[in-house]
Amino acid sequence: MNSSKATVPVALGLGANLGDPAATFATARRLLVAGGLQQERLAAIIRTAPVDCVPGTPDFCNSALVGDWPGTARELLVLCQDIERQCGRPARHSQRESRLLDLDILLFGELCIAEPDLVVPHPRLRARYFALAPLAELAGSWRIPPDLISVADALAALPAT
Ligand code: PH2
Ligand code: MG
Ligand code: MG
Repeated sequence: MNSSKATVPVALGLGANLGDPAATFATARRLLVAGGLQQERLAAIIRTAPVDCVPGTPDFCNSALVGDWPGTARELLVLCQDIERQCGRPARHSQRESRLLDLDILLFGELCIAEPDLVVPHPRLRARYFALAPLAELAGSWRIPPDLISVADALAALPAT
């Protein structure tokens, strides 16, 4: 019997500016695989200046991870939030505070989702070098809905900083 389940290609963004980001990202990867993610690949870590954070916020480490997910987007969101907590992030947190781990769904196939707590593609993906650059290393030709611009083209279209 073939028990394999249909999967969806997914892209996640990883960020941290507290603790040991490389070790935390490795833990997150392991927990994602334990949670069902298949064929996962993690991009090189880049160091980036904080964007939209309070003055004095430490630099971030950012990366991206792609893989094949056998469930729904909401099941992936629940897993990501659970992993953030296991890696020490408080369950209630603001967008702008320093963190041990931020694990965001960037893309879920070519699906658009607009629910109060789950917006895919990530609403700021196209504007953020720290999300696009690691993702372009893994999946530059992935098309971002609804207009289906490629990740590589979205990265090239960013204004120079
Ligand atoms: N995440 C944020 C806000 N600002 N800046 C950088 N450089 N990297 C991040 O991951 C980041 C940020 C909120 O998720
Ligand atoms: Mg984020
Ligand atoms: Mg987040």
